[in-house]
Amino acid sequence: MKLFYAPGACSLAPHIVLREAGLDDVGLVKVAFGKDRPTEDGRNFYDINPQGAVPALELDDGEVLTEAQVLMQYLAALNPKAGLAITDGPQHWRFLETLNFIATELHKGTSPLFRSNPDEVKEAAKANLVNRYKLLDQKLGDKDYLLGQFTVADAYAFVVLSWAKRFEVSLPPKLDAYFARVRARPAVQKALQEEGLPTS
Ligand SMILES: N[C@@H](CCC(=O)N[C@@H](CS)C(=O)NCC(=O)O)C(=O)O
Repeated sequence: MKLFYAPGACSLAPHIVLREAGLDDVGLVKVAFGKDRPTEDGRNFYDINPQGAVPALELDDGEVLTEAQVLMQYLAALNPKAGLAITDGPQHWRFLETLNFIATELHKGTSPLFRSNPDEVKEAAKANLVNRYKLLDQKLGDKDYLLGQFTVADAYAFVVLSWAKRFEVSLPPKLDAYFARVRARPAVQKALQEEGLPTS
């Protein structure tokens, strides 16, 4: 199995999940982002994911899974003992709700900041994110992790929070402490190092 990634992109979240779940035999393949998208293993990434977006998970039978929140749940299911997904009970729905919130409000809400948009578009995106991060802060409450225990939702939230910091989106103080808590996890430190990213 291979995970296609770009350093610091949303693919960092499934990369963290690999390390949290001890799935160390999954290969990591870097994708170079430009007009063309060559992969480190000498392929054209568009042949793997026609959308050209990371993450993509190539399974051993050649099937390719995309969509970060889905492939993270796939990886979590490979090692259920690691407890990285909540698969039943009322919290299952809260878990799915949280993942979808991160994907659609935070992940996609940050996209305009990565593109060469007019300043007013970027400012509107930031104002929206300030509100959405307040909502994430409320979801966290006084817990250490979004669902109580560490799950793939925290890996995903960590990555979008790293972008909020990069683009200087103002964050509630508890989210700063939460970000530092997730970053300190050995699996997160390992994934950051493997992508050549700062660990502190
Ligand atoms: N819907 C996809 C979106 C993934 C996505 O936005 N990936 C970004 C990096 S964070 C990307 O590869 N962007 C390059 C592009 O779309 O050309 C998912 O949820 O996984």
